[in-house]
Amino acid sequence: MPNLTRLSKFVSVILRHRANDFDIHLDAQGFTDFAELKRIVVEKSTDVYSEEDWQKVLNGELDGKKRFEIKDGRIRALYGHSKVDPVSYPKVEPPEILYHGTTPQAEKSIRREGLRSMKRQYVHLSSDLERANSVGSRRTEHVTLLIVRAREAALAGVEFYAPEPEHFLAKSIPPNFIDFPQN
Ligand code: HQG
Repeated sequence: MPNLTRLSKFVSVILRHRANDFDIHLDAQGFTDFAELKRIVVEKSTDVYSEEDWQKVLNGELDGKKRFEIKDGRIRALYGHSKVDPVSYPKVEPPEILYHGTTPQAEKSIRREGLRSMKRQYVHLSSDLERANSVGSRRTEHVTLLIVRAREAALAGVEFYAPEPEHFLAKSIPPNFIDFPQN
């Protein structure tokens, strides 16, 4: 059985962080030729992936998270890019509230300086509490759930983007738009 998680991670690494190392050129929106990307993955992989395997990975069927977008024979990572090649998205109107799951340690500095994109290009937010919780639980057993008053932030000029319907991005969120747990 080919390891589809490995395929998904490999494609993520190339498209999010290391395109140059694989001689892949990303355009301003982060897209590259899909056939070319596939050729490189096949060349570097020990597993053999069927067309169906690729579709599963591209559609996010492994864990319900859609990470890639295909358009006119070109592919890009939907989100998660490091600083190398900036990706831009159309601005959207956010819902009233968005959520972010983090660690108790990070909470202290987020109270001071707000949410920052850290190693990525954007802060990641979720419209769904469950998903924010699972993002936080990648790092801690005791997830701190933050509530972002997104509509209010948008009115004050913070721009929001949505690479997929329940997943929102912003360059940063100042602390005055964040509700922290009472403790
Ligand atoms: C924290 C995965 C200190 C922030 C996930 C987070 C998501 C601060 C960490 C997606 C801070 C950054 C994104 C501040 C933010 N001081 N810590 N001022 N501001 N932080 O991984 O949101 O599987 O870049 O709370 O599922 O955890 O890769 O962001 O803990 O969807 O497709 O700094 O990545 O998707 O961590 O996760 P990350 P994230 P994939």
